[in-house]
Amino acid sequence: MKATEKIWRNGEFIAWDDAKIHVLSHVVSYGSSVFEGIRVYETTSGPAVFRLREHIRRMVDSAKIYRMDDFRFTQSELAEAMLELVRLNGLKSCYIRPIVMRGYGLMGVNGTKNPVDVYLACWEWGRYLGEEALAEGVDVCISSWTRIAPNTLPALAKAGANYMNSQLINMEAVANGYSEGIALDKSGYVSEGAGENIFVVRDGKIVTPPLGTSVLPGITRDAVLLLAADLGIPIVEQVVPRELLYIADEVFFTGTAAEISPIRSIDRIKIGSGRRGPITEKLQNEFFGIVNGTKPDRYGWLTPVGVAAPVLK
Ligand code: PPE
Repeated sequence: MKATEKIWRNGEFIAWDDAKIHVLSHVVSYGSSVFEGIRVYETTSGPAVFRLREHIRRMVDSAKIYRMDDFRFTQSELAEAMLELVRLNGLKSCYIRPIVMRGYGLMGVNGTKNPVDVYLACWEWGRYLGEEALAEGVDVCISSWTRIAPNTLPALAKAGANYMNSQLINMEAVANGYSEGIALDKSGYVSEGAGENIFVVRDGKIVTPPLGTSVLPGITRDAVLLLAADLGIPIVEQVVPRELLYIADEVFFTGTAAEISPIRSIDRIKIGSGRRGPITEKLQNEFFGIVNGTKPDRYGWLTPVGVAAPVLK
Protein backbone atom coordinates (compact mmCIF):
# COMPACT_ATOMS: atom_id res chain seq x y z
CA MET A 1 0.00 0.00 0.00
CA LYS A 2 1.33 3.40 -0.94
CA ALA A 3 0.92 5.87 1.92
CA THR A 4 -0.86 9.16 1.30
CA GLU A 5 -0.32 12.32 3.28
CA LYS A 6 -3.39 12.66 5.48
CA ILE A 7 -5.92 10.62 7.38
CA TRP A 8 -9.02 12.12 8.99
CA ARG A 9 -9.62 11.25 12.64
CA ASN A 10 -12.63 12.42 14.63
CA GLY A 11 -12.91 15.69 12.74
CA GLU A 12 -9.30 16.60 12.04
CA PHE A 13 -6.70 15.76 9.48
CA ILE A 14 -3.58 14.09 10.85
CA ALA A 15 -0.44 12.67 9.24
CA TRP A 16 -0.73 9.14 7.80
CA ASP A 17 1.90 7.85 10.26
CA ASP A 18 0.09 9.33 13.26
CA ALA A 19 -3.13 7.35 12.67
CA LYS A 20 -2.33 4.84 15.42
CA ILE A 21 -4.47 3.19 18.08
CA HIS A 22 -3.69 1.74 21.51
CA VAL A 23 -3.31 -2.05 21.54
CA LEU A 24 -5.97 -2.25 24.25
CA SER A 25 -8.56 -0.41 22.16
CA HIS A 26 -11.82 -2.35 22.35
CA VAL A 27 -11.74 -3.13 18.63
CA VAL A 28 -8.50 -5.10 18.87
CA SER A 29 -9.76 -7.71 21.32
CA TYR A 30 -13.42 -7.76 20.39
CA GLY A 31 -13.60 -6.91 16.69
CA SER A 32 -15.90 -3.93 17.25
CA SER A 33 -15.54 -2.02 14.01
CA VAL A 34 -17.70 -1.26 11.01
CA PHE A 35 -16.26 0.11 7.82
CA GLU A 36 -16.77 1.01 4.19
CA GLY A 37 -14.90 0.76 0.93
CA ILE A 38 -15.61 3.46 -1.64
CA ARG A 39 -14.01 4.05 -5.02
CA VAL A 40 -13.08 7.41 -6.46
CA TYR A 41 -12.86 7.23 -10.25
CA GLU A 42 -10.96 9.49 -12.59
CA THR A 43 -13.71 10.74 -14.88
CA THR A 44 -13.45 12.90 -17.98
CA SER A 45 -14.35 15.86 -15.76
CA GLY A 46 -12.10 15.11 -12.77
CA PRO A 47 -12.18 12.68 -9.84
CA ALA A 48 -15.61 11.62 -8.61
CA VAL A 49 -16.82 9.39 -5.78
CA PHE A 50 -19.03 6.44 -6.73
CA ARG A 51 -22.31 6.30 -4.77
CA LEU A 52 -21.07 8.33 -1.81
CA ARG A 53 -24.47 8.71 -0.14
CA GLU A 54 -25.24 4.97 -0.35
CA HIS A 55 -21.90 4.09 1.24
CA ILE A 56 -22.36 6.59 4.06
CA ARG A 57 -25.86 5.31 4.65
CA ARG A 58 -24.65 1.71 4.86
CA MET A 59 -21.93 2.74 7.32
CA VAL A 60 -24.48 4.42 9.55
CA ASP A 61 -26.74 1.36 9.23
CA SER A 62 -23.86 -0.94 10.20
CA ALA A 63 -23.05 1.26 13.18
CA LYS A 64 -26.70 1.32 14.25
CA ILE A 65 -26.94 -2.48 14.25
CA TYR A 66 -23.99 -2.54 16.65
CA ARG A 67 -25.29 0.41 18.77
CA MET A 68 -22.30 2.45 17.62
CA ASP A 69 -24.11 5.26 15.78
CA ASP A 70 -23.69 7.84 18.52
CA PHE A 71 -20.70 9.47 16.81
CA ARG A 72 -20.62 13.21 16.51
CA PHE A 73 -20.72 13.60 12.74
CA THR A 74 -23.65 14.01 10.43
CA GLN A 75 -23.75 12.20 7.11
CA SER A 76 -23.15 15.53 5.34
CA GLU A 77 -20.07 16.21 7.47
CA LEU A 78 -18.68 12.76 6.72
CA ALA A 79 -19.30 13.29 3.00
CA GLU A 80 -17.52 16.65 3.06
CA ALA A 81 -14.62 15.18 5.06
CA MET A 82 -14.16 12.40 2.48
CA LEU A 83 -14.08 14.85 -0.42
CA GLU A 84 -11.61 17.06 1.46
CA LEU A 85 -9.45 14.02 2.23
CA VAL A 86 -9.19 13.10 -1.44
CA ARG A 87 -8.45 16.72 -2.36
CA LEU A 88 -5.74 17.07 0.33
CA ASN A 89 -4.07 13.83 -0.72
CA GLY A 90 -4.14 14.99 -4.34
CA LEU A 91 -5.39 11.71 -5.77
CA LYS A 92 -7.12 11.37 -9.13
CA SER A 93 -8.53 7.96 -8.36
CA CYS A 94 -8.41 6.02 -5.11
CA TYR A 95 -10.18 3.84 -2.58
CA ILE A 96 -11.62 5.46 0.55
CA ARG A 97 -11.77 3.37 3.73
CA PRO A 98 -13.94 4.89 6.47
CA ILE A 99 -13.70 3.01 9.78
CA VAL A 100 -15.90 3.38 12.87
CA MET A 101 -14.54 1.57 15.92
CA ARG A 102 -14.84 1.25 19.65
CA GLY A 103 -11.68 2.79 21.05
CA TYR A 104 -9.59 2.86 24.20
CA GLY A 105 -10.80 3.18 27.77
CA LEU A 106 -12.29 0.12 29.42
CA MET A 107 -11.78 -3.58 28.91
CA GLY A 108 -14.64 -6.06 28.73
CA VAL A 109 -17.03 -7.25 26.07
CA ASN A 110 -19.74 -4.59 26.39
CA GLY A 111 -17.80 -1.64 25.00
CA THR A 112 -20.61 0.91 25.11
CA LYS A 113 -18.65 3.14 27.51
CA ASN A 114 -15.62 3.26 25.21
CA PRO A 115 -15.35 6.14 22.75
CA VAL A 116 -16.55 5.53 19.19
CA ASP A 117 -13.73 6.74 16.94
CA VAL A 118 -14.16 7.55 13.28
CA TYR A 119 -11.32 7.44 10.76
CA LEU A 120 -11.23 8.14 7.03
CA ALA A 121 -8.26 7.07 4.95
CA CYS A 122 -7.65 6.75 1.24
CA TRP A 123 -4.99 5.33 -1.04
CA GLU A 124 -4.57 4.19 -4.61
CA TRP A 125 -5.94 0.70 -5.17
CA GLY A 126 -5.73 -1.03 -8.53
CA ARG A 127 -7.50 -4.14 -9.81
CA TYR A 128 -8.58 -6.36 -6.89
CA LEU A 129 -8.40 -9.73 -8.63
CA GLY A 130 -5.54 -8.90 -11.01
CA GLU A 131 -5.28 -6.89 -14.23
CA GLU A 132 -6.46 -9.62 -16.63
CA ALA A 133 -9.37 -10.65 -14.37
CA LEU A 134 -11.81 -8.13 -15.83
CA ALA A 135 -11.44 -9.57 -19.35
CA GLU A 136 -10.34 -13.14 -18.77
CA GLY A 137 -12.19 -14.07 -15.61
CA VAL A 138 -10.95 -15.75 -12.46
CA ASP A 139 -10.76 -19.34 -11.23
CA VAL A 140 -12.62 -19.81 -7.96
CA CYS A 141 -13.90 -22.56 -5.68
CA ILE A 142 -16.76 -23.27 -3.33
CA SER A 143 -15.45 -22.87 0.19
CA SER A 144 -15.58 -25.61 2.77
CA TRP A 145 -16.41 -22.78 5.19
CA THR A 146 -20.06 -21.73 5.60
CA ARG A 147 -20.93 -18.03 5.42
CA ILE A 148 -21.81 -16.28 8.71
CA ALA A 149 -25.25 -17.56 9.68
CA PRO A 150 -28.44 -15.59 10.34
CA ASN A 151 -28.70 -14.25 13.87
CA THR A 152 -25.03 -14.85 14.60
CA LEU A 153 -23.04 -12.09 12.90
CA PRO A 154 -25.49 -9.86 11.02
CA ALA A 155 -24.58 -9.90 7.32
CA LEU A 156 -26.27 -6.59 6.51
CA ALA A 157 -23.66 -4.84 8.66
CA LYS A 158 -20.25 -4.37 7.08
CA ALA A 159 -18.43 -5.22 10.29
CA GLY A 160 -14.76 -5.98 10.70
CA ALA A 161 -15.63 -9.19 12.54
CA ASN A 162 -17.44 -10.58 9.47
CA TYR A 163 -14.10 -10.58 7.71
CA MET A 164 -12.75 -13.32 9.95
CA ASN A 165 -15.19 -15.55 8.07
CA SER A 166 -14.09 -13.95 4.78
CA GLN A 167 -10.46 -14.58 5.66
CA LEU A 168 -11.09 -18.28 6.23
CA ILE A 169 -12.85 -18.46 2.85
CA ASN A 170 -10.21 -16.54 0.94
CA MET A 171 -7.14 -18.08 2.61
CA GLU A 172 -8.37 -21.60 1.91
CA ALA A 173 -9.10 -20.70 -1.72
CA VAL A 174 -5.69 -19.12 -2.28
CA ALA A 175 -3.90 -21.99 -0.50
CA ASN A 176 -5.59 -24.35 -2.98
CA GLY A 177 -4.57 -22.29 -6.01
CA TYR A 178 -7.80 -20.33 -6.63
CA SER A 179 -8.24 -16.55 -6.75
CA GLU A 180 -11.25 -16.45 -4.46
CA GLY A 181 -13.76 -18.61 -2.60
CA ILE A 182 -17.55 -18.61 -2.76
CA ALA A 183 -19.36 -19.39 0.47
CA LEU A 184 -22.65 -21.24 0.83
CA ASP A 185 -25.10 -20.09 3.49
CA LYS A 186 -26.23 -22.10 6.48
CA SER A 187 -28.84 -23.92 4.36
CA GLY A 188 -26.32 -24.79 1.64
CA TYR A 189 -27.44 -22.15 -0.87
CA VAL A 190 -24.98 -19.86 -2.63
CA SER A 191 -24.26 -16.77 -0.53
CA GLU A 192 -21.33 -14.67 -1.79
CA GLY A 193 -17.59 -14.44 -2.30
CA ALA A 194 -15.27 -13.57 0.58
CA GLY A 195 -15.38 -9.95 -0.58
CA GLU A 196 -17.86 -9.88 -3.46
CA ASN A 197 -21.50 -10.48 -4.32
CA ILE A 198 -22.23 -13.05 -7.00
CA PHE A 199 -24.46 -13.16 -10.10
CA VAL A 200 -25.41 -16.13 -12.30
CA VAL A 201 -26.55 -15.93 -15.94
CA ARG A 202 -28.45 -18.71 -17.69
CA ASP A 203 -30.56 -18.48 -20.86
CA GLY A 204 -30.26 -14.70 -20.91
CA LYS A 205 -31.59 -14.22 -17.38
CA ILE A 206 -29.63 -13.10 -14.32
CA VAL A 207 -30.09 -14.40 -10.79
CA THR A 208 -28.42 -13.16 -7.61
CA PRO A 209 -28.89 -14.48 -4.05
CA PRO A 210 -31.34 -12.43 -1.94
CA LEU A 211 -30.33 -10.51 1.20
CA GLY A 212 -31.70 -13.30 3.42
CA THR A 213 -28.91 -15.64 2.32
CA SER A 214 -26.23 -13.92 4.45
CA VAL A 215 -25.00 -11.51 1.79
CA LEU A 216 -23.70 -7.99 2.23
CA PRO A 217 -26.14 -5.53 0.62
CA GLY A 218 -23.53 -4.60 -1.96
CA ILE A 219 -23.68 -1.20 -3.54
CA THR A 220 -22.21 -2.55 -6.78
CA ARG A 221 -24.79 -5.34 -6.55
CA ASP A 222 -27.50 -2.72 -6.40
CA ALA A 223 -25.93 -0.90 -9.37
CA VAL A 224 -25.99 -4.11 -11.43
CA LEU A 225 -29.65 -4.75 -10.51
CA LEU A 226 -30.50 -1.29 -11.86
CA LEU A 227 -28.27 -1.49 -14.94
CA ALA A 228 -29.55 -4.91 -16.01
CA ALA A 229 -33.18 -3.88 -15.62
CA ASP A 230 -32.54 -0.75 -17.72
CA LEU A 231 -30.74 -2.78 -20.39
CA GLY A 232 -33.81 -5.02 -20.60
CA ILE A 233 -32.01 -8.05 -19.18
CA PRO A 234 -34.30 -10.01 -16.84
CA ILE A 235 -32.80 -10.03 -13.34
CA VAL A 236 -34.17 -11.49 -10.10
CA GLU A 237 -33.06 -11.98 -6.52
CA GLN A 238 -33.60 -15.66 -5.90
CA VAL A 239 -32.09 -18.47 -3.87
CA VAL A 240 -29.29 -20.07 -5.88
CA PRO A 241 -28.51 -23.78 -5.52
CA ARG A 242 -24.81 -24.59 -5.74
CA GLU A 243 -25.13 -26.68 -8.89
CA LEU A 244 -26.71 -23.79 -10.81
CA LEU A 245 -23.25 -22.22 -10.74
CA TYR A 246 -21.69 -25.15 -12.59
CA ILE A 247 -24.27 -25.18 -15.38
CA ALA A 248 -24.46 -21.39 -15.77
CA ASP A 249 -23.61 -19.61 -19.03
CA GLU A 250 -21.86 -16.85 -17.08
CA VAL A 251 -21.04 -16.10 -13.46
CA PHE A 252 -19.56 -12.86 -12.19
CA PHE A 253 -18.59 -11.12 -8.96
CA THR A 254 -19.40 -7.54 -8.03
CA GLY A 255 -17.81 -5.34 -5.41
CA THR A 256 -16.26 -1.95 -4.91
CA ALA A 257 -12.78 -3.43 -5.06
CA ALA A 258 -13.61 -6.24 -7.55
CA GLU A 259 -15.91 -4.02 -9.69
CA ILE A 260 -17.54 -6.45 -12.16
CA SER A 261 -15.28 -9.50 -12.45
CA PRO A 262 -16.14 -12.53 -14.58
CA ILE A 263 -15.61 -16.04 -13.21
CA ARG A 264 -14.29 -18.55 -15.71
CA SER A 265 -14.20 -21.70 -13.60
CA ILE A 266 -15.60 -22.95 -10.31
CA ASP A 267 -14.07 -26.02 -8.66
CA ARG A 268 -12.16 -26.50 -11.96
CA ILE A 269 -15.45 -26.79 -13.86
CA LYS A 270 -15.47 -24.47 -16.87
CA ILE A 271 -18.25 -21.88 -16.75
CA GLY A 272 -19.86 -21.27 -20.14
CA SER A 273 -17.17 -20.61 -22.73
CA GLY A 274 -14.48 -20.32 -20.05
CA ARG A 275 -14.06 -16.58 -20.43
CA ARG A 276 -16.06 -13.40 -19.96
CA GLY A 277 -19.56 -13.82 -21.38
CA PRO A 278 -21.59 -11.28 -23.40
CA ILE A 279 -23.95 -10.20 -20.61
CA THR A 280 -21.08 -9.67 -18.19
CA GLU A 281 -19.30 -7.60 -20.84
CA LYS A 282 -22.41 -5.53 -21.54
CA LEU A 283 -22.79 -4.73 -17.84
CA GLN A 284 -19.09 -3.90 -17.54
CA ASN A 285 -19.31 -1.51 -20.51
CA GLU A 286 -22.24 0.26 -18.96
CA PHE A 287 -20.68 0.37 -15.48
CA PHE A 288 -17.23 1.53 -16.57
CA GLY A 289 -18.77 3.97 -19.07
CA ILE A 290 -20.63 5.69 -16.25
CA VAL A 291 -17.80 5.70 -13.72
CA ASN A 292 -15.27 6.91 -16.30
CA GLY A 293 -17.62 9.67 -17.40
CA THR A 294 -17.87 8.52 -21.03
CA LYS A 295 -21.56 7.65 -20.55
CA PRO A 296 -24.02 9.99 -18.84
CA ASP A 297 -24.37 9.60 -15.08
CA ARG A 298 -28.08 8.92 -15.44
CA TYR A 299 -28.53 7.65 -11.91
CA GLY A 300 -26.64 10.45 -10.15
CA TRP A 301 -24.02 8.01 -8.91
CA LEU A 302 -21.02 10.33 -9.08
CA THR A 303 -20.09 13.08 -6.65
CA PRO A 304 -17.30 15.27 -8.04
CA VAL A 305 -14.45 15.62 -5.56
CA GLY A 306 -13.88 19.24 -6.49
CA VAL A 307 -17.21 20.63 -5.33
CA ALA A 308 -19.11 20.88 -2.05
CA ALA A 309 -20.57 17.64 -0.72
CA PRO A 310 -24.26 16.93 -1.17
CA VAL A 311 -26.46 17.64 1.81
CA LEU A 312 -27.34 14.31 3.44
CA LYS A 313 -29.36 13.39 6.48
N1 PPE B 1 -19.72 -8.98 -0.02
C1 PPE B 1 -18.66 -8.84 0.80
C2 PPE B 1 -18.41 -9.85 1.85
C3 PPE B 1 -17.81 -7.75 0.63
O1 PPE B 1 -16.77 -7.60 1.44
C4 PPE B 1 -18.07 -6.81 -0.40
C5 PPE B 1 -17.17 -5.63 -0.59
C6 PPE B 1 -19.19 -7.00 -1.23
C7 PPE B 1 -19.99 -8.10 -0.99
C8 PPE B 1 -19.56 -6.02 -2.29
O2 PPE B 1 -20.12 -4.83 -1.74
P1 PPE B 1 -19.93 -3.41 -2.43
O3 PPE B 1 -18.49 -3.05 -2.34
O4 PPE B 1 -20.80 -2.50 -1.66
O5 PPE B 1 -20.37 -3.57 -3.85
N2 PPE B 1 -15.83 -5.84 -0.22
C9 PPE B 1 -14.99 -4.70 0.05
C10 PPE B 1 -13.74 -5.11 0.76
C11 PPE B 1 -12.58 -5.51 -0.03
C12 PPE B 1 -11.36 -5.70 0.83
O6 PPE B 1 -10.61 -6.64 0.54
O7 PPE B 1 -11.12 -4.92 1.76
C13 PPE B 1 -14.79 -3.89 -1.22
O8 PPE B 1 -14.98 -4.39 -2.32
O9 PPE B 1 -14.45 -2.73 -1.10
